[in-house]
Formats: sequence, structure tokens, C-alpha cells
Amino acid sequence: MNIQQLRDALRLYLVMGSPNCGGADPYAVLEAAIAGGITMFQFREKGAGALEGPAKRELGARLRRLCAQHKVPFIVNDEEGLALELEADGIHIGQEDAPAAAVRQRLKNMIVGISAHDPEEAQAALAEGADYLGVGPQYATRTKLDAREVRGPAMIERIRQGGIRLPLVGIGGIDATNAAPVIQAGADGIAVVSAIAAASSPREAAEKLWRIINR
Ligand code: TZP
Ligand code: MG
Repeated sequence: MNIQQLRDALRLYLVMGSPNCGGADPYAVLEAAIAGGITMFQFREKGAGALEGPAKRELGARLRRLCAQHKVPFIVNDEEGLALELEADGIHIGQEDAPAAAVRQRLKNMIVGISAHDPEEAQAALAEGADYLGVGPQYATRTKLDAREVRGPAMIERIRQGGIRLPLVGIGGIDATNAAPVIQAGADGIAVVSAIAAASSPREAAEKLWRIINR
């Protein structure tokens, strides 16, 4: 995948696991979200009630196959072992996860996404070989309990002004009411959990977000 293809893939990035689906079947949620136009998917099986062990791997494998069928890049959150086992297209790691440079070294052919919260972390992620950045939280979120303080789209502007041209998504509290400023600030796309996964119609939610970010 070249850099422009990655920018396009990051346009509408769904991040989720079973705890984010409000009791709905995560497979059905992903299927609907793909029909609604998501361009990338991250399997993030985390939080209260998250599956573990074989059940987690089994769900991951099913979602992985669904993404492959629809040519939607499949990214695994945090876990290198799981990313390899599921033959993921990439991995997303945070500042508290394994050192990015080492992950980059080991997973040479995968997309490596890194969470960055300010221009310094963005610069470090670039140096460590990140393919894209996730910047947030853009707005208040209840999905990630250990999320840092809200940064707002202004942080994306600061990172861009600092000369970082890497593909970049905003994440955290983004929905149809507040997605536009994230794109205007210089993001290639938005990453959302609840705005799609917990919607009564994930398909319609994705379609609506798609229209907003492509306006
Ligand atoms: N990283 C920063 S905020 C966040 C993650 C995984 C959660 C975003 O969830 P939501 O429901 O889109 O606010
Ligand atoms: Mg992490």
C-alpha cells in the first residue's frame, strides 16, 4: 500500500470490539459498517466484558475474514502476537505499549499506527517508523477510560504546523456533529468507536459520517 492509498484507507476508520457494540453481534456491526462505507477497521477487544483467549482469537479471525472479503484493511490493537496470528494488515500501538521502533523492526510488512498526543510524540513516532498517527482525544469520550485530556482539533493543526505530513486520523468522541473540524484541522480521516459501533444503525451512521468527511 502506498502513502496515498493509506490516506484513503484512513478516511473512515472504525475501531471496535465486542464491548463497544451495545449487545449487538460485532460481526453484524462490522458487516453493516462496511456496507456504510468504512475504509479501515481496527480490532480492539478491550474493556469490561472483553473476550479473552480462544474466544477473542476466534472473533478476530471472523472479523479478519470479513475485512479481507471486502478489501478493508484489518488492523489489530496493541498485540503483536495476535496481529501475526490473524495475518493482519497492521498494528496500532499506544505510548504505553511495546516500543514502537522494535515493533516496526519486527513487523516489517505491516502498517504500523501509533497514538500521538502532541508534536513531540508525533515527531518521535515518525522517527520510529510509524506509517500513520492517531491523534486524540479530539473530544470527550467515555469509550477509553484511561484516555488523556481532550486535545481538540487544534492539536492536529499544531502537529501539521510542526511539519508532520504523515497520514493522520483524529480519534476520541467524534460523531456526525463534530467530525468536520477534525478534517479541517488537517486530518486525513476520523477514527470512531461508538459513533458507529453503538449506533442503532451502524450502516446509516457510517454513511452519514462518510458524507460529512467527503463534503
Ligand atoms: N483512543 C483515544 S480515544 C479512544 C481511543 C481508542 C476511544 C474513542 O472512542 P469513541 O467512542 O469514538 O469516543
Ligand atoms: Mg494500546
